Amino acid sequence: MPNKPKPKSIAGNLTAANLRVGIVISRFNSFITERLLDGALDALNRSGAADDQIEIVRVPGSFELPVAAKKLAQSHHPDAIICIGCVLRGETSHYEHVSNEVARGIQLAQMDTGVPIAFCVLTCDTLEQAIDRAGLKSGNKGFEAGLAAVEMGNLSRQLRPATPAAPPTSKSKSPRKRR
Ligand code: INI
Repeated sequence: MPNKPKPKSIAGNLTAANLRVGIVISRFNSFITERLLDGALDALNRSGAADDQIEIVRVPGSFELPVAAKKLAQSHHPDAIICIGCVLRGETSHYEHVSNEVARGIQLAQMDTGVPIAFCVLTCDTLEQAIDRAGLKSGNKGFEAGLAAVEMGNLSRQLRPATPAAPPTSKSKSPRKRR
């Protein structure tokens, strides 16, 4: 039977040995976010990233994550970024504004810069739900985000557009003939 041609499949691997990863973390609800950070670092280290390949930027709250991630992407050009935050529902609608804007802002930041940003912002009704997702009953979402960042960082390298040919410099142009 003739061999059927298979479609070419492209995917990022889970090796972080050559990647540079930025982490932007919110200090608000730091009891939770620091545990998510531990999970993300565990995933990066176990994928082969050394500490000097990782840069951590701290911001006051989740609302500030998108702008810091965008500036980090534009200035330091990491292969991938992880945004870590925790938004807990309170008595007012503040929660809705922060959680909606942080998700939208992070999506905009990755679309504007082309640097993949793993979304590790918990949006929970209760502290207990957040604790469950920061290393207790439901695993550690930081670890999952760390793996997503490694995979997307590697995928991005494979999907990088070819660099256009450099324009000729004045030196490389042939000298004008004198009339
Ligand atoms: N920031 C959070 O990261 N989580 C929250 O639950 C939260 N709540 O509920 O208020 C929160 N607010 C602060 C916000 O992110 C900004 O830092 C603040 O509004 C200043 O811009």
